[in-house]
Amino acid sequence: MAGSSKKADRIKSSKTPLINNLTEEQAKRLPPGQFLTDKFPILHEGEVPEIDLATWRLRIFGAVEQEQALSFEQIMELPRVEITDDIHCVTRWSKFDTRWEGVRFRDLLEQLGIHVQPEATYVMVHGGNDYETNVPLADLLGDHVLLAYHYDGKPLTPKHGWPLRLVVPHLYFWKSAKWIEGLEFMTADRPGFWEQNGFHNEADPFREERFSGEALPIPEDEWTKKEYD
Ligand SMILES: Nc1nc2c(c(=O)[nH]1)N[C@H]1C(S)=C(S)[C@@H](COP(=O)(O)O)O[C@H]1N2
Ligand SMILES: [Mo]
Repeated sequence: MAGSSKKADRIKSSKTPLINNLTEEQAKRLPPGQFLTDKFPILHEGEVPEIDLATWRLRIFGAVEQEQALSFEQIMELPRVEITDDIHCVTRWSKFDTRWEGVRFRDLLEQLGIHVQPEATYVMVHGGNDYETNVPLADLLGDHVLLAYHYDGKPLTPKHGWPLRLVVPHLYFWKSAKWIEGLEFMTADRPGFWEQNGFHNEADPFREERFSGEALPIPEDEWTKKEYD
């Protein structure tokens, strides 16, 4: 389409921190319709929530045998893993080799003896500001899905989700909720915030699952006008 290729030209020629001359290897790693940056854009709805670590809890509730509310200390005591993965935002930026540390979602369940009811198929991940996003339980059980507290060797900054965020690198990054405070196990799917507002339910970047219906009017260089570090 002429319209979208013009937009693509604009984003390629804009003074933004995009990496333009991709190597063959980089081009292969980049999902369709994405642009590579080595900056780290900051994107969210509403304000960065103010969180007091002393009272902060991660609630585990819904279709589990016993509901729990974990303190940050309890989470830090769980085995720590490090992942290095590419991340992809629906607004078309991708960033390669992002390094995160935290607790594997799967390990959290195992280590704490959280018995998920066999009927549970989806998890609603609750972030700050009533942000929520739905993810199939099966997607959360992979090796690279973390409840992350460090990015690039340092505690998360408030804007990137301190104290704890989800990282699901194989799905568009809106599924990686920041400031998580609840994991709600569900026996049926229910759309989260963006999923109710026109984003695709599944969000696989390699299948370009951006929108559920018509393409939303998100300018392709939207994120470049926002903050990044
Ligand atoms: N709580 C919360 N988490 C969120 C969002 C949000 O609005 N609120 N935005 C999502 C989107 S669309 C993206 S691209 C990533 C951005 O994470 P970053 O700001 O660390 O790059 O956070 C995701 N997690
Ligand atoms: Mo995003």
